[in-house]
Amino acid sequence: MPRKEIDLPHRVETLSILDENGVLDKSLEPDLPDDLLLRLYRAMILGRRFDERMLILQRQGRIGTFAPIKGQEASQLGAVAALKPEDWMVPSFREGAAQVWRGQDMESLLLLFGGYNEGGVIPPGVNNLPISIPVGSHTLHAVGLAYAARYRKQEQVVMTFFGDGATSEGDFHEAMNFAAVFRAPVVFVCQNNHWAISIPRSRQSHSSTLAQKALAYDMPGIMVDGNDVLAVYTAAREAVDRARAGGGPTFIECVTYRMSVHTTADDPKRYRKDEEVEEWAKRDPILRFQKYLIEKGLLTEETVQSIEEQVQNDIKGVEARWEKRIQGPLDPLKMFDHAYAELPPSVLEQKAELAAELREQQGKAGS
Ligand SMILES: Cc1ncc(C[n+]2csc(CCOP(=O)(O)OP(=O)(O)O)c2C)c(N)n1
Ligand SMILES: [Mg+2]
Repeated sequence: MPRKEIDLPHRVETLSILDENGVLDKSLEPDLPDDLLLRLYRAMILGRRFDERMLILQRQGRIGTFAPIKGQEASQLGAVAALKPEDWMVPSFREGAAQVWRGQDMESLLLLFGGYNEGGVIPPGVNNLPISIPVGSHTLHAVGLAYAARYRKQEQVVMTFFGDGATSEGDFHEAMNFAAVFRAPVVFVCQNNHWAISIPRSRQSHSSTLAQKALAYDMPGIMVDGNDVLAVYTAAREAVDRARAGGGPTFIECVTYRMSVHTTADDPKRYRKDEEVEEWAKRDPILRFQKYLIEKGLLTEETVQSIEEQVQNDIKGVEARWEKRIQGPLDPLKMFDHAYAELPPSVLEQKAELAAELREQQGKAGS
């Protein structure tokens, strides 16, 4: 066998449509209906403002730790916008805006991060898995769901989100391998936000792109400007359509930036420079999309302002409902209700133990 190069079936592409200055590549502009473009814009604003509000609530001690999405609105919303409601979304822990887009209400996020089990309830008919704190492990659940959908001959696609850090986990590689071998209808969306807590992207992988990891598993890989909602949507649409048509999985690397803290328990000033954050602020996903929509005649300065006001009002309403809800009664036993379809005996035992303890406490309080 002579020495020669192997022809790989896929190449790694890059995609950018609306650049950081708001300059559009007309030849690549997706033909999206006006109402979808406006829904996406509103969802990006809502995601950003709700994130800001949650940060204040956390600093006031009214909710616990959470992971802000600031800067990553386009990379998550552009991706989920390509899904149908019956498809599945399998998030990590930084996809608040995508969860809301997919039908979870903001009140449930406040409940969850406030430590109430009621916040873990995913409304019936909403095909989202709960958030996953272990880095990368949920990519396996996503592939399992997709494999099951294919086995049952259902036309569902599964989209899973994870970070640059997760690509160093064994689980991620097992998920990619299984998905490719069994042509599971999965879209792997890596939000490369350049940091995994204090570990920079350069220390995470020696590969020049994360997208090229797709090649080893023989699936298409694409590196998109994750702050360009049009590019993210286009890549996600192609991947979702391919998966639905039986063409197997795709890996999408969304190149973006975590503008805020890793979680509210983190201080990024200890490991990254303000100048880096300032550079990325110029590539803000919202500013360029707003400029595009104004140039397209879909937004004016007045409608930009009225969307801001509507969003602030929505958030105030959610917060008021949440405040009322946490006055109670709330039930700690709810923690057993939403993890299993049927509780295993060991968990049933724990549930009974907690129920007995709560009865005892109530008895004491009543006496
Ligand atoms: C298996 C596992 N290891 C370590 C952690 C602690 N941890 C939480 S988030 C995180 C970094 C994740 O980085 P990345 O995948 O890039 O996602 P990002 O937080 O940037 O969205 C780490 C190490 C964890 N939750 N799970
Ligand atoms: Mg990261």
